[in-house]
Amino acid sequence: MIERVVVLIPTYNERENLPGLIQRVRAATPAVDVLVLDDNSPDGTGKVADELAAADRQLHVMHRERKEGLGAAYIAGFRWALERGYDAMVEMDADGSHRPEHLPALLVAADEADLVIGSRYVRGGSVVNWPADRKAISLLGNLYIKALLGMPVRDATAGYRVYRAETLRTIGLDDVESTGYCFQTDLTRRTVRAGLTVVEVPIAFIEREIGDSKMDGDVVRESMRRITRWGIAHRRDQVLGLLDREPTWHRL
Ligand SMILES: Nc1nc2c(ncn2[C@@H]2O[C@H](COP(=O)(O)OP(=O)(O)OP(=O)(O)O)[C@@H](O)[C@H]2O)c(=O)[nH]1
Ligand SMILES: [Mg+2]
Repeated sequence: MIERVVVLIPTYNERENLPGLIQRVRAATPAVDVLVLDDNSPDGTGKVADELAAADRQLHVMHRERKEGLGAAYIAGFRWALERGYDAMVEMDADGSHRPEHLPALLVAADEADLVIGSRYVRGGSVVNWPADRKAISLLGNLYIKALLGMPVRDATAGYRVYRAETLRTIGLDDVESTGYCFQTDLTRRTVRAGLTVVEVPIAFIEREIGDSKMDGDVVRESMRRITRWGIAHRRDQVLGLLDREPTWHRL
């Protein structure tokens, strides 16, 4: 049973987005705590978060020294939450793409799943305000992941998620190296490989209106490199598994 939930929000230069977002999270899910993971944003997001936290006992802020990527911030947040006994950890972007109003439905789904993904690519899901090239990168990325890793997940790169604490303990966080986008794929892969249940719940993903995207060439290159490596290893293991099996013609 999920009782204690914390929403983890990584921030890098999200000063203008953060207050409205936190207000919406608190309104949509009043019982849920929030932890902002700020990588010393030059625009002072960390200070804005501190000011909000001073007036809200359910809001916490972790100040990290420097920009180390989304994955590293989330790992630090997961550890923080595991140490404090939360039952489930939510991943949510600070830019408003992940609407807090979807959170109650994601949490209901988490009662029956080890990982819940707020999915753009299941029936009822959508992407709002993405230019064609951004859409293409995301769809091709998911197609590439499907071809190489063969996971039964349509939106493996999605960043709006609920992990049960037990899931994170089972998959382990110590050897996660991915920092950028592919962090999401990495944890999806680990969850599927551990034989745990992944459920996708449709969401409307709304592109940010304020602030700049942090996605860049490095992030895309890291994803391609790592996914290709995982894919080759996965397909090699499958072939080795096939060879291990007793050939059917022996029984003829
Ligand atoms: N703490 C921390 N947060 C980050 C870092 N990089 C990105 N973020 C945050 O992660 C969330 C997602 O980043 P975005 O810039 O929106 O990138 P994205 O959503 O993957 O890409 P777009 O679809 O182009 O918006 C936002 O809340 C960012 O502020 C980082 O290095 N450290
Ligand atoms: Mg974004």
